[in-house]
Amino acid sequence: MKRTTSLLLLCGFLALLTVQSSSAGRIAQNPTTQQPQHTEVKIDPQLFDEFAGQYIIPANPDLVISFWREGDKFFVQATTQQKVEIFPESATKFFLKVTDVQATFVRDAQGKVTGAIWRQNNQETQLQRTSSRPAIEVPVQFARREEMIPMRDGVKLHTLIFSPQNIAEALPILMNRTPYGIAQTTADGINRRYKELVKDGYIFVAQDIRGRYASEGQFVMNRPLRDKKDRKSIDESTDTYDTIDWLVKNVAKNNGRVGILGVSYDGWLAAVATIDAHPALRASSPQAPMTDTWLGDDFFHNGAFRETYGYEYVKSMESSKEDTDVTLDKPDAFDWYLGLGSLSKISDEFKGKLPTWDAFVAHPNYDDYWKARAAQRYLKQTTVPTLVVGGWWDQEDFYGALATYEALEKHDQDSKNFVVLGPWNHGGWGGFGRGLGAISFGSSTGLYFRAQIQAPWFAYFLKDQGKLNESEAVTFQTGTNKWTTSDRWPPREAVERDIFLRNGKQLSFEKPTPNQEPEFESYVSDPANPVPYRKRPIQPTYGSGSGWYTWLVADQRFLQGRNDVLTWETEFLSEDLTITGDIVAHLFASTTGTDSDWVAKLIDVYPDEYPEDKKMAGYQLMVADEIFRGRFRQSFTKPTPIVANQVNEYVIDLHGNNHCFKKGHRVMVQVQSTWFPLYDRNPQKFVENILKAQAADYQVATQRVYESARYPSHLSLPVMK
Ligand code: PG9
Repeated sequence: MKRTTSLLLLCGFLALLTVQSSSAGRIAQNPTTQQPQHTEVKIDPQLFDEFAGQYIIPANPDLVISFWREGDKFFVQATTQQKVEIFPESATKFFLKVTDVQATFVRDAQGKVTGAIWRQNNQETQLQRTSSRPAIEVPVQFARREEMIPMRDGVKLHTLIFSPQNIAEALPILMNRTPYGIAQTTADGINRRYKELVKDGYIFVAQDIRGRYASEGQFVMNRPLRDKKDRKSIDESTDTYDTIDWLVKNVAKNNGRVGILGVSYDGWLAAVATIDAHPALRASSPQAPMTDTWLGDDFFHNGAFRETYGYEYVKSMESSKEDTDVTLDKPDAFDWYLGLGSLSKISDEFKGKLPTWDAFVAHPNYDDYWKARAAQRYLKQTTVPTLVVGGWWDQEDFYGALATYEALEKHDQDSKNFVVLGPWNHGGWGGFGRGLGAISFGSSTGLYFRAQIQAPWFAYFLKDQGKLNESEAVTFQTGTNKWTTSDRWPPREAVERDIFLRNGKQLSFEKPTPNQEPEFESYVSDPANPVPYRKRPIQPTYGSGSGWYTWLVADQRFLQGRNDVLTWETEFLSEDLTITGDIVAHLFASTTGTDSDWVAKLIDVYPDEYPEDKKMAGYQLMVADEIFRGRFRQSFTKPTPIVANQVNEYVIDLHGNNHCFKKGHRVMVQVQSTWFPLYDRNPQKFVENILKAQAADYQVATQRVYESARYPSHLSLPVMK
């Protein structure tokens, strides 16, 4: 996964002092250029012992920060992090030399040390002392070996192999293949990122895929499967096969079994590895696997182009062999993208330079180009046990997780297909997962997944260790905040119930009756003033402090007052309403234009008084959402204009969730026609190719969403009894 690189890497204590921070971490490993403004003083090292012990941030009790003395040196270490020396500048104040951080120890009236104030980036965080005994983590020592492994066509792939030192028994190999560069992979990083797996004992392997970073060959984005008739052909599956073949023959003390895991692009690579798999490949975990980038993952959703992602990701990946930083020269990406006028400007700039952008322009429809890259179409029966992982609020590849599981499930005759879905953003299971944005889950869902699900699952298949107690589908139910299990996803128990958009902005399980007035709600959609998908200013996708990682859980109240967002709401619920499974919107709608986008959002509205968590009072939490580009209502392959003012039914799959709308909450549905700049604007006039549209093609349209007996717009909800 791009740059968010497993959140575990960001679980630096310094990052987590600001709980949701995504970029402040890793200071202990990556000194910043900022110079500390502190002067070291000499004090008796014995005094350090007074401060030794474990400290926590009450809001994030999973993160334990330990201070301790070794000889005349004083150290600090946070869970999964390297230890760092910390220096006195007074009898109670200490500082780091690697970056500008200060820790001031605090005493109570009796003089007992009870906590500390951690000051970093002008932000203060209170640490509470929970024990006088530090919890020091001793990392496993690895021997590092670097290889260029030859593939069947002679291309060599850059590979790092980390074998635990002094091992007695043979160990399985766990592999990650990535386009994002492995050079930074260190033994420390492995200890942090794979802590729960490291404990069990594995040989870890990381590989740059073909054409990226130090590997030879040519990179092809989401490389399609090879043509098997051509015996010399290669693809990511053959590269994985050849790598495994080399590893089991050339790495000392391996037990002949290999597992593969990865998130996002790497997750797709883990899925593809299961095709015509090497016999030694015995377990694969595709996590948020990018699966179909036209239907529902990174580049398009139902034909609507993901403008920010498409532009920024492709520019960063295809400008060179290594990642390129993408900056936008306006503080608000909304202004930058709107200022383009149309996408044809970018298409001209990138022409012939960035192959994937050229593909967007050449293939705006779901044609063979995209179908050949859509993994759910080619994943069939596999010999390899597979653990698919996805997050309810994955801002990049949620579709991919569901589609991968579903594709494998169709052929899964001997129960080798597993799925875990939790309350996470893209890769969020690599962090603590105690919350996301403002939402709390009451426990460390990430730790639970890694320690209780992922590690035992790999140990069972790669080490014959333990029993496989796991249900086929393990999912986290938000709202009640508990893990639930079933023998498949979605569970059979859910009953489909329709909730209708009704007159007077009401949402109700009762169907509209005939002759009800008015029959529709209406709004004006203006491409010159599109609805922002998140609160402005919008930072570049992977920019520092970017809201990208949590936008799907952002409070939708930021849209209040917009006339181009329609809202329907239930009364306060008199009992809990739990939906577990797939949610589908059926919108009956018309437009005065000849093309249009339709966005449907299912929202949990918290009560106005919410003493349990005051910041959540009145909060509007999106639990399912999707966009649909109207031109594709009959076929994704052959777009057709919409007949102006004609009512059409748009069926929009909002994908799954396992969520409980609690008693006292309300259910809300919103409909809008722009979601900018995440999605490009629809000109609202049918043009052959929107990526070639000119600024003059964009026009205002009046939209109607029907709520009558004849045209009963509704959402199908999978309701649990
Ligand atoms: N979501 C990223 C991606 C994968 C594949 C194609 C395009 C983007 C990623 O995080 O790897």
